[in-house]
Amino acid sequence: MDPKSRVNSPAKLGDEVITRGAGGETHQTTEGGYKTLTTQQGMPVADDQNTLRQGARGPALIEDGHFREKIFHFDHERIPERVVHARGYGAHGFFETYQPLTDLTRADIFQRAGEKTPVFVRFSTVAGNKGSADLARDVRGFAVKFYTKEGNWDLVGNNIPVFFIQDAIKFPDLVHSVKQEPDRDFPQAQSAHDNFWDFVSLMPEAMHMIMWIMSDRAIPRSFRFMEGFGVHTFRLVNAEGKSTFVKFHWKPKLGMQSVVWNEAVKINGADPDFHRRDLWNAIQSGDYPEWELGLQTFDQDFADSFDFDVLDATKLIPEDILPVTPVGRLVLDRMPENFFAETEQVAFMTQNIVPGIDFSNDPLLQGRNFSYLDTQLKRLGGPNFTHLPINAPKCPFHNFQQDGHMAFHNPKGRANYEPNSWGPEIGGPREAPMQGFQTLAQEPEGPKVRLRAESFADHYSQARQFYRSQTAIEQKHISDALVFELSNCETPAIRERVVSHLLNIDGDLAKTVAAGLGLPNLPKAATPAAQPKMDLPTSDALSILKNGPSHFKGRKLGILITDGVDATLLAALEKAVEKAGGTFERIAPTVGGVKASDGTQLPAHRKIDGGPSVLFDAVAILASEAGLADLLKLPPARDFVADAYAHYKFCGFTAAATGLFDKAGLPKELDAGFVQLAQAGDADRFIQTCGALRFWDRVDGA
Ligand code: HDE
Repeated sequence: MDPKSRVNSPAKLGDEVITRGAGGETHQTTEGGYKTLTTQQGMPVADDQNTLRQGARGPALIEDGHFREKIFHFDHERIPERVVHARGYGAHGFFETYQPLTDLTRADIFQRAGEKTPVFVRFSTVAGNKGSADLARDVRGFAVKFYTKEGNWDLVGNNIPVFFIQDAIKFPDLVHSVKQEPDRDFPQAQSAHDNFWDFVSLMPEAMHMIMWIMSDRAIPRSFRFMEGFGVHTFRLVNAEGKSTFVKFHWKPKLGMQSVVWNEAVKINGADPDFHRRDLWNAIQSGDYPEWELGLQTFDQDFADSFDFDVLDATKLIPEDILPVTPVGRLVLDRMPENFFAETEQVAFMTQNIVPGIDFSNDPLLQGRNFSYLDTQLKRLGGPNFTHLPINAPKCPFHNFQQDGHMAFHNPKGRANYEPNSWGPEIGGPREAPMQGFQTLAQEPEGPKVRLRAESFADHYSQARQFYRSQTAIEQKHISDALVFELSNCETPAIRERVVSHLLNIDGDLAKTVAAGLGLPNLPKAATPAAQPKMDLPTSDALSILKNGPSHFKGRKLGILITDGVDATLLAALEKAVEKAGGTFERIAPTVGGVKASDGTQLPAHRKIDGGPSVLFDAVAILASEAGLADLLKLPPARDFVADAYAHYKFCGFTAAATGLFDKAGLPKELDAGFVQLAQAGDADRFIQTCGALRFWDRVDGA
């Protein structure tokens, strides 16, 4: 070999030589224990460091097939990102049926108690591009693909039970308005701009969803702590052909939890991957997140007597009127092995239903059924995306569809049409009238029209019900969010138009927002399309805080330590967190860690600059007298406690830590959210206190 070609030799780590295989994996070779690097054609590669050139300093040669193949493949690595829900994160798991639901549905997945069905779930934000930050104020997608024994059933839902619009024809307008403005291509992953508020203020049907999206639902602490909803009314159909309406709900076993807005803004800077890292860590450590699937089922009589049209996706059915019955659990227990192959290429489609499940005439759902196939063709490049392992059913499938780009499943033999007379061995599959999917027979309702039903016209009553069902703290978050978002709108008329709708929702809310915006006068209330029903009873299920958990399970404690940290106390605290089912990270002035009181060197998970308190649910500051001086010198240490205080977090602390509190400007009189950790015995009590997740009493004083 020409010695010059080895000038840039393969990376050496100690004595190891790392080579990469055609699939990207490291391979063994006969010499050195690694596989031989090859081209896609299998040709062994001798030099992957230098292109073939005419002379060491000369031009590259076109005969360099290896280089050409490598760079060509790289140039084609990207596929179009999803037009909405571009940023997502998925995991595998299973769904376990509690009891047979044969009365309600013939869907195979609901026929046997204890049946486990494999699933793939993808969570997402909606507006931001693929590389946007996780804590955008946004709806979260909650899409579940059930690989049932009678085909794939996709329940493509969100973490909010209602939607902005009633008719799918407005979807492109809605999405255009919220995405980056087309002339400037910003703002990214934000609704806080003129185009969005201009559009929604001209679409009063969005007002209920606006209340949800301005609430803390839009800034979840983690995917693990949020609900999911099928949103639309669907149908279950039993073996006798009897249909029952249904709404699908996912309830997180760990309870609901959100961050506060100021925290969200800072998390986006400190860890834009906060949600995906959280899911990754939980699953990799064996702490598998779980949700219960719940059903609200009802018949036509209920639908006829309900205050709103059950086909209107801007409305929900309160749980107080129609309770949610748990029917199974979803457990996520495995991360994809390859993000692109699985999470990026997974193709959810609302039209993927199975025998025993059917659609309602919800115009939004009907429109979605048109959209998802197109989008997959665009993204995945051909009709054979269903052959990709993540999209293929796990039950047998047979049909006469053939050929096309990248066909993996190619029918064998002579018959590629039916009917044929070749007999079952070579003649291929046949329909199964009894077992196969039967659309529920429904009479058409009337003439062909472009008309919105009158029963869809009340846009304010449920918005008001949602707002009034919140605790005072949550209501304040909604008004703060509205003020923040509208303050980012440059056009005063848009701000006023939104307030004119708020006046139809809640007068106090409208006044608070108007004051927050500095509006000189309250505008006139918007003219409603129909007289709102207005005072619906409040519903506790709509509030996060009224349903908060009282445990620290699944949560994370940030422990700020210094040299001289009390080793016994630290060990007790870490044990208490683990006993409660939580996790912890040690944060220190350097990632190398600190020397503890007993002389041991304790490594840190994060250096203080990279471990702000916004990344944790609660914090403990275990400064020693000797180590305090180190912390006082560090502005991020001051931010650590100031933010924890401002975000209503519980803080455990040692006596020495109060020196840092003074420097960070915390009040002299510490409130009950601060728990002194004088000895190891205090650790359990502190972690129990942290189960309340936030010390909301601090709100007024903060
Ligand atoms: Fe979607 N939506 N959507 N959507 N949607 C897409 O399909 C669409 C709607 C939802 O993780 C797209 O594969 C229309 C409601 C989720 O891969 C696209 C309308 C709900 C995901 C599309 C809606 C959703 C999508 C873009 C109005 C909650 C991500 C990429 C009628 C019930 C799935 C893609 C994943 C994705 C169309 C409204 C949920 C363009 C036309 C309502 C969770 O097909």
